[in-house]
Amino acid sequence: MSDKKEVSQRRKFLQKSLTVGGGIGGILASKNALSQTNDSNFLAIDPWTKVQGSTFINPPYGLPSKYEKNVVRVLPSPPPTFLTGSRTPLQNLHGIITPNGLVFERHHAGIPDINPDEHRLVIHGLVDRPMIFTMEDIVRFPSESRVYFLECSGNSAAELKKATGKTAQEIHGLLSCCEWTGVRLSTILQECGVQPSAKWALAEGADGAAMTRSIPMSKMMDDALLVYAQNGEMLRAEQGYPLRLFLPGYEGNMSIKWLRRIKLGTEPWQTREETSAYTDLLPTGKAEQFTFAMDVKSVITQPSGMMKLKSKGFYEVSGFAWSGKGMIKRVEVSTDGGTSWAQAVLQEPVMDKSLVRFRFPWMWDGAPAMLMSRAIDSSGAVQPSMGSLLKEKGTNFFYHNNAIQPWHVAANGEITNGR
Ligand SMILES: Nc1nc2c(c(=O)[nH]1)N[C@H]1C(S)=C(S)[C@@H](COP(=O)(O)O)O[C@H]1N2
Ligand SMILES: [Mo]
Repeated sequence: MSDKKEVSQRRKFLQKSLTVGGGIGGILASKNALSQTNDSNFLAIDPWTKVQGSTFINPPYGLPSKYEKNVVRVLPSPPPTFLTGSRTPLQNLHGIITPNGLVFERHHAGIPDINPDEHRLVIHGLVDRPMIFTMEDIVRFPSESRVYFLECSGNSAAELKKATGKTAQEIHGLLSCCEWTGVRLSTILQECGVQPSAKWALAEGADGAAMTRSIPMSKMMDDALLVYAQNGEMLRAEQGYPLRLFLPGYEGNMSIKWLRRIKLGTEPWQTREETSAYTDLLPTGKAEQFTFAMDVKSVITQPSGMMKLKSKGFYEVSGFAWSGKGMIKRVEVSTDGGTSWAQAVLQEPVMDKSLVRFRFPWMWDGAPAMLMSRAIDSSGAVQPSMGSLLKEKGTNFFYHNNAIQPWHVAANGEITNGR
């Protein structure tokens, strides 16, 4: 379909859905126009308009409005005995950027306290000049800023067996999107002189877990970043301060935080994290290993689980789409549980390996409904239903659940997990 035709079809759809509520004022049809209200006081000056406002309210590093105090990260439920991470409140986000204080955390042995003056990055193995870099050395290299999503490969895993989560945050909140700033890893590797026989790199964290993963050199020389800043400020401690590896589109666990060492070699190291974990047992009895890139996926965040539609009428259905394997090409939305699909609008900019915001106008008629979104990427991959995913991968896999998330809307407006 040509772009023009698509736009005109979308417009027609929007016009049609907006007129269901009745012409002008269709979006908030149940609301009284100002002229019809009996409140003679509607333009009275409020007390806060009559006094001098405060300058910043402590502390000097600004905080969200006190009325937004419920927009916070949550722990997995039930809470684990040892704190392993927290989840992003996807349903409260706008646009595509996750504010730093809401970025999910996942750590295997807690957050180390690292003084950047004492931190070192060692590069050794198959290089001509093994080197030790301080943070001062690293920030002297040419830098880049890029927007990327980061998803834990175990995101949404509990849902594979049965519906467990209630909200978008609980089910899919091991997901974030930031502007990451750092140095291209290839720049620093070239400084050390990569030997032609180097095919794999080992990245190691300085935390108690000493998280280690093997990464193909092709990725390390392509778009891998040595990151020291996120969303305009230095990394948060929980995101790997003062230095992390960032592998765009790849499983979150491979973006090693608190990065202290990169070793180049000829083969993968078969570390604990790539043998006992981050592998998937398939129906054939074989285990799938090194499944690096995250699959095409989307989720409706507004409205979503535990929200309540107060009255019938217009709603903007909106959410995130992303893929580690290509650009997001299209997102389709169904309001009837997958019987029919219509195309959503993608908010510009649509960036490679970033979250993409989609929007879809919906006129709710007050009857039970099932909201779903399905993303399609430039590799041609289509986000699967849970049924077809389980059929393909069996019931013994754990990582890379990219199934469609259904949200059930009851006649009273209550929204629940439709898994
Ligand atoms: N050193 C180290 N790096 C790590 C981890 C860790 O425990 N230690 N956790 C990994 C996992 S499983 C994920 S999903 C991401 C999470 O990144 P975030 O906490 O910045 O969201 O970091 C990865 N890098
Ligand atoms: Mo993870």
